[in-house]
Amino acid sequence: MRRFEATQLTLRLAGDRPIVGNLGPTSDELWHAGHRDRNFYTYGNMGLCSSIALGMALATDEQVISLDGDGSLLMNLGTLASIGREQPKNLIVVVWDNEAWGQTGHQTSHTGTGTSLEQVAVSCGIASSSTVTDLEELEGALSSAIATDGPHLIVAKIEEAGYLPVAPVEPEFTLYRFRNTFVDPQQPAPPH
Ligand SMILES: Cc1ncc(C[n+]2csc(CCOP(=O)(O)OP(=O)(O)O)c2C)c(N)n1
Ligand SMILES: [Mg+2]
Repeated sequence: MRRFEATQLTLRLAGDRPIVGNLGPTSDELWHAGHRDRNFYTYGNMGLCSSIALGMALATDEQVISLDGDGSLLMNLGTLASIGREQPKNLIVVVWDNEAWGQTGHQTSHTGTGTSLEQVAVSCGIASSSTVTDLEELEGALSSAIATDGPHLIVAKIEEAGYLPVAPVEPEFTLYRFRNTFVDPQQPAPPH
């Protein structure tokens, strides 16, 4: 399955739910698939996508979707332990697993040599963990995750077919736009 098609599918199923994108092509493809105020594009901060999504999930009742990467999650496995400990019902982590640190030269990651992020997640207490290999399976796993209490983790095995142009996003604007979608119009605007 191609990550871009998988991202388009995720956006279609996500409705208005906030989506946090891993750095690099994951966030670029999220922008190209459908830029919206509730896309939180991360930039440079490898390993923190699902940690940021966990923080958001704990701060709101809304369902939050994290689009992480295998290499980034491997660099911060502690986030899986924290998700397992906190048990946020409203967090869905999708890992785009190309078995590589793709954007820095496609070096093979641990998932290409035997590490199962699904099993790591289960042993951290994320009981609803699965691995999918095509769009149909992803649609089933994501629809079910959206319809039930989490936390959920879906490892989606993906292929890449070149990179789309880098998305024209600025971290400060991303934060401003994203945060404003949570502002209650009846309340005074928060200080910047
Ligand atoms: C702390 C830190 N170390 C290294 C990097 C360089 N770096 C940026 S992205 C990346 C690989 C990310 O791999 P993955 O999450 O699997 O995403 P993919 O590139 O495969 O889409 C690396 C090593 C970084 N940005 N920050
Ligand atoms: Mg990768």
